[in-house]
Amino acid sequence: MSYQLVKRYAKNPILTRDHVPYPVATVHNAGVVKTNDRYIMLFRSHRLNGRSIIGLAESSDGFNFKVQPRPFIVPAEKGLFALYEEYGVEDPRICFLEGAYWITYSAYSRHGVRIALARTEDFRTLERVALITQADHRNVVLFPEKFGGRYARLDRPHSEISPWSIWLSYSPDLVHWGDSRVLMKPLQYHWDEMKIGPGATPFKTPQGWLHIFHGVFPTMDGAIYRLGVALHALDDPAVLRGVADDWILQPEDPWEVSGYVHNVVFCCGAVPEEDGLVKIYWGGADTVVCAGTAAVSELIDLCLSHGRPPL
Ligand code: M1P
Repeated sequence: MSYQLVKRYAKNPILTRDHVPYPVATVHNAGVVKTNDRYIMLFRSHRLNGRSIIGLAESSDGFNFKVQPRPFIVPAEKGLFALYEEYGVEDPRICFLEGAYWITYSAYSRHGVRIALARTEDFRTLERVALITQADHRNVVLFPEKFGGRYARLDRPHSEISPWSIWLSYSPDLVHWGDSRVLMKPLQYHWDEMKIGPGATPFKTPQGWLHIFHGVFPTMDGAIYRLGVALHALDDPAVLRGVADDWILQPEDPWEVSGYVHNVVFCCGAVPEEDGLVKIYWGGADTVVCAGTAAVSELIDLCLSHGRPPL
């Protein structure tokens, strides 16, 4: 057997549409947090009309999840959010910050895709806070701490003239964002040459903030989505201490290779544990949710000793 830095959970996929008590075609791209020894997962599902909603599942071990009877986020029906969520809500990320859980998700409409910010303290009620990007942005992850008094996020604007890249932006209040700068770009003739995007909420280690992202390579048989890892300086997310040259996960299991979109592993959540491992969650082929673990020290090592230029 070949060496795998991310060890897949033996009973993958951990969540399929068969676990969901309402009609959906897929379950995938899940943000996950651990709170009071419970794991809360927010996952994306395609409804049978092709538009997406966000469901909630809970677990005591991080692998066996039970889905709530009703979806947690469906497109808003009135007000400003309704205008921008008409086509669906997708790819949630969860960040615990200042006593609340902040959820960033893609809001799709005839006007493009933007990022919405919502807040909850109990995962029972949800407050929509603001739309925090213009069109077209996807894949926004918040840092769980402030830097120099400002909140920080990784984001991914779309561009006609440059491969889609990972940017950093700052905010005084989580609502108004700016001072943006590009941090990481796809590398030509590399596994991520087509585009990259933020993945899981970055988590803190003694060596820096670890961020698991996705990168895409175009082939004659379609695009391949893989996962990579980068390490940001603890006191300054604009400083990249290392970006691993190699991917850490690629589609290999049958449910990653084939499904709603073939050859996709796509990460929106990772939970660091006290034993030095991190649980990583990814969507397989935009159809199921999978999980695995990696040693945090090995991910850091890969960034620091086997890196590639970020830009
Ligand atoms: O189908 C693969 C992925 O495609 C998009 O990813 P990106 O934002 O990198 O373009 C998203 O639609 C994502 O949900 C999906 O998993």
